[in-house]
Amino acid sequence: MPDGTSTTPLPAPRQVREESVGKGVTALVRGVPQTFSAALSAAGVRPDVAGAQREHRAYVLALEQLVDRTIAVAPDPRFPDCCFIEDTVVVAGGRALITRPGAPSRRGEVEAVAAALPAHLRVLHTPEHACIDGGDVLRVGKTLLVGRSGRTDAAGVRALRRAFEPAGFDVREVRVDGALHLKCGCTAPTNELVLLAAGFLDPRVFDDLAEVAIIPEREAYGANVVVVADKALVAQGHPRVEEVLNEHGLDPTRLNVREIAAADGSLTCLSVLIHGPEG
Ligand code: CIR
Repeated sequence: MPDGTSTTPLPAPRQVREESVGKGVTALVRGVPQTFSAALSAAGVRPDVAGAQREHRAYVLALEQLVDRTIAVAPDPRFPDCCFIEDTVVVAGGRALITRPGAPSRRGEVEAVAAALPAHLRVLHTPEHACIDGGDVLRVGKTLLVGRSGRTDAAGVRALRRAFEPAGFDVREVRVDGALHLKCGCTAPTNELVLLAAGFLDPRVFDDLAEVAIIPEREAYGANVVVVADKALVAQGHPRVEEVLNEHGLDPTRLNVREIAAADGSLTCLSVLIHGPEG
């Protein structure tokens, strides 16, 4: 309309997005600091900072298409690993457990994240003697699987239980050997489906929880996906993962995360998703 007060309905694609994708979902993200080349890396690799920043921007742009709201916490150069925000807080059932990361150099990351959380969340804290990283917590419906890894100890598991059992979650411990975190080798794109890298865990762990799609070892890194409603973010170069997602009605978008991976990061670790007031 000439006077700019058009009442023409929004174009179809946007309407579809609003109805089906990410309704009520908030994503927390944190940028890649200039000190990222000093991020922890099991292989001792020094990632390229500018490359990681480009990858992170593309990730945030893609995620913004899937969620209602994004909260960006400013990167802090004192903490080279701070973009891996997943490790600093576990959110479920309207509660947020501020973690105490297993790596001492990462402990200070939590403060700014705690300050940025949406006000409706009930915030709980991990005690000083415990260690837990959010990368070790995998949610499948009302179950939280928690990896006992090099970063999460028995006291950390207890902290998770204390935080989420009262909200009706079943917290189950799983042993993680030979990987940084539980979610390095498995994620749950939906409450009915788990992607599991071959040989990573005994698939029977998920017997009463979800269907398990075994991802061949050569695509193990791709088992870590971020999903909101029917849209998925997947690391590029994992055709079998994309195929499985398609078979389950999920629409994958590929992302290059080469430099992020050089610092042992994967897709889930770059965000925390908060699903509505009870999510
Ligand atoms: C670390 O070693 O803590 C970081 N360089 C990588 C953390 C990746 N986090 C995750 O997968 N949840």
